[in-house]
Amino acid sequence: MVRTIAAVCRPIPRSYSGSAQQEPYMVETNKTDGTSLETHSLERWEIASCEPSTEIPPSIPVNLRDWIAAAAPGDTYLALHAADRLPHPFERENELACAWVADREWWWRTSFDAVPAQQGERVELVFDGLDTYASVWLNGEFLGNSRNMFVAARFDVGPLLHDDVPNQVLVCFTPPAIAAAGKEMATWDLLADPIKTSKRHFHRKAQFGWGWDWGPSLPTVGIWRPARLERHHIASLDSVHFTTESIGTVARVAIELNIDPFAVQDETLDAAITLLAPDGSVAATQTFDWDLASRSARITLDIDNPKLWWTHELGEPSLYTLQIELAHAGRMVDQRAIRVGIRTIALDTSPDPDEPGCDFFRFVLNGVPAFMRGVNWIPASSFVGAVQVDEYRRLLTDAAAANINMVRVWGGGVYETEGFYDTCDELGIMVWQDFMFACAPYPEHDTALIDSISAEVAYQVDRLRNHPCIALWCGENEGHAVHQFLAMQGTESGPYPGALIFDQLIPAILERLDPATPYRPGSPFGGPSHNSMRAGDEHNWTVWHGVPPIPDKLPAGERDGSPVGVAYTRYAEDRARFVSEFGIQSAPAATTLARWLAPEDYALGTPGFLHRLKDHPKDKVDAMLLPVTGLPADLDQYVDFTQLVQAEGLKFGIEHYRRRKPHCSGTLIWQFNDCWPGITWSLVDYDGARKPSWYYVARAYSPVLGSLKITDDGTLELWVTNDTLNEVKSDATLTLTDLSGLTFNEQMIEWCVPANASVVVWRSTRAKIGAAPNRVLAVRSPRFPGNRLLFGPFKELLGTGADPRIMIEDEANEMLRVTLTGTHYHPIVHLHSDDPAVKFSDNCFDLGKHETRTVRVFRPGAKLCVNDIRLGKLPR
Ligand code: BMA
Repeated sequence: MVRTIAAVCRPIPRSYSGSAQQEPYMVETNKTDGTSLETHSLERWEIASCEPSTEIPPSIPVNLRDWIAAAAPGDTYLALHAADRLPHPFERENELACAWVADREWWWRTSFDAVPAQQGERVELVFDGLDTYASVWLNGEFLGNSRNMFVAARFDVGPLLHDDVPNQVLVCFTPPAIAAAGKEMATWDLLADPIKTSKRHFHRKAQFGWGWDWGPSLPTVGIWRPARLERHHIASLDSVHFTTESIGTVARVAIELNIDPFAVQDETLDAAITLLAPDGSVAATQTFDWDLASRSARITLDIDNPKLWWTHELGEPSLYTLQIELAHAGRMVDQRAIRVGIRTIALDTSPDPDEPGCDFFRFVLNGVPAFMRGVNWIPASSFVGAVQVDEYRRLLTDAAAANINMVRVWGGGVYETEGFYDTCDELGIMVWQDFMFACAPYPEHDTALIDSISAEVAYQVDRLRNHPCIALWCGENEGHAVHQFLAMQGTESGPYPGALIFDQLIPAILERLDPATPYRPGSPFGGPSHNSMRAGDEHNWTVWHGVPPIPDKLPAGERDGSPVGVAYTRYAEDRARFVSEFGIQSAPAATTLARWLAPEDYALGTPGFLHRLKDHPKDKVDAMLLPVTGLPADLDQYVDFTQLVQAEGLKFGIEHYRRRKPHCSGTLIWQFNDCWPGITWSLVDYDGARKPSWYYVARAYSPVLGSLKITDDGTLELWVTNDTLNEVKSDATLTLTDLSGLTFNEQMIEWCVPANASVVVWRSTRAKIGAAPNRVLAVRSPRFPGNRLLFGPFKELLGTGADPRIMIEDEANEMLRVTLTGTHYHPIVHLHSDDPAVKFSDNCFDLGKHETRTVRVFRPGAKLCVNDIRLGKLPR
């Protein structure tokens, strides 16, 4: 019988409805892993809790009561909320009232019908992820423990199954605090999370769960990945590894297979391997007799005129389907169908001839150096088991629409589920994949932990390596760098505790399982110091956190949180090779805040408002606002001002870094998404509303960018940065106006930029064009998004402008067409909707006098009416 593995997810409630009703179950098909083995998904469970035992495994309590429904994969907090046992953890300050959940012992149970394993069969109870200290029983027999949420747990249960009565599965989750009792290791005080009490560095569990500077403390517990029964016949295909060996008019790909022939020996299997092209035609096929004296087999295939996998702006993200069929004595024993891409990936760290003493840090896709216009990704919910594939699709489609071509799965979260990587493959987004370690020393001498980490690394590399989106493996986030920073200040000494994991253990496993994909031990990492501008990648936290740029010589300076210390114009001092973190905090949409705050807390400084702000000190943003917008008078203005500064700051930084191409070859903004409705660095808030920064970033990340720069000596420059693989030629108009729209200078130029390059196409001076603080230099071109340069602080433009003329009409496909016409120079025209799902084809742009802009407005799945949108009031 052929069945597809099915995973069941409960939709995550994006907004609080106050209802205790169960959400409908949704069935998602795992597209990349169709096998012929029989599977029985274990989706419906019940859960109950008790005071924790200190034993692992505990004895099974006899008096557990009040079982409630839960789904696997799923989440305990949301199951409790659905059963009316818990307020919604994201609403108001309910996070605090949910703390008891992590201190309880949680029991999950389910039952299923099955027959015991027959001759030549193996039956396994499989959990793709147990979070975290789990003890498992079947029909009263203890099967074993799992201590790492990032590894699948498999139990051979064939002989234990009953065919006359339902089979009972019981899983107990022991609180992490009990599992880590007695474990001690010195750690750091530097970060916002409570590592000393959580001891998170001892747990192979999502590190952000105990709270981060953008997220609540809600450590998850339960069956967070699919659970199922698998019935195998004769042999099972253990692993498949697809690699591209070479590309050209003919591409050579290699396929390595590993098998476990558990019921046959010294025999032969009939193997058939077929590669289907993106259009479904057979690109190559090969059959062979697999002599099981060897458990592994390797073949190569030559593909004529291959359709390469590219990021979305460089070409098509073409996907092939690799089919593997294994038969024994005329009967199919296993089969697999996975989507793969033909592409090569490399990381060029060679010396940069034009910046002596510095090395490149640039990704080379299919032989082409590509600038990474990227973002950092955190889990899409604190409740990691409840994120559905639709949620990944919505967010990643939003990323691709903002011209983002790389996403870094940050090490304090989780290895994402298949739906995430499938979507990146389809959308042509490369993935920088951290291993799940962040901002901590790790106990590298704890041998049980090291064994668990080895198993985790091997499991995750095997699971993810065939995705063409995987561009880099990275050992950890900021551990090496923070240790070195503290050593410079004299509070740490010796090597970084954990370095053994990142410098030896992980590289050895990658060498065996995925030698073709680049690896970095950490981020930031490399160069004379780990946050050097000369080599490796850099995290720029001068802006926002006031962390001094780390000099190549010791010692590190003190944090400077003054307006000058943290100003976003300081990005201009950054000559890094690749900036893998930089960002500015802002509030979510006002409607998002209003949805989750108590009405009386919708004001600056209230407990509810401060609760949503996890970074310290809570007024850190003031230093960034003061010179740009001034301080806000109320919460609405706080939303507008923080969003404006984030948008302007990111634009400033990205433009600077992109002009430096190829010496700088990538920017990953901190952070793309949110795990809850907080005040954070995200571009898209938890409820799905795009912040103004999303629109700014979409323009600043346009593959062809026109940007204006003013040098220290007052020279004005127009740069065109071309990330495409073709020369681009066009014209541009530069107009200097004041806010009334009066024109002081206008020039038309023609420009031409070679493929994959960044050059100056026009120069002038402030004096020549008549620049002044209340004037704006705007540039328009058919080949890049409109742009502008201000000559004074933004606050001088606030409150001075008028609204443009606006006309809103119905259009085909349930869209609205908004036509805006300038009556003056209008900085930052902002269209609003109270519905976070409403999308604008463009937003938050400047509009010149007599300029007309048409914006399309749509909401997936609904028809909009004219009253659904309005013009925002900032900064007029
Ligand atoms: C970096 C990240 C995160 C953090 C962010 C903002 O340190 O790696 O740890 O949330 O900056 O502070």
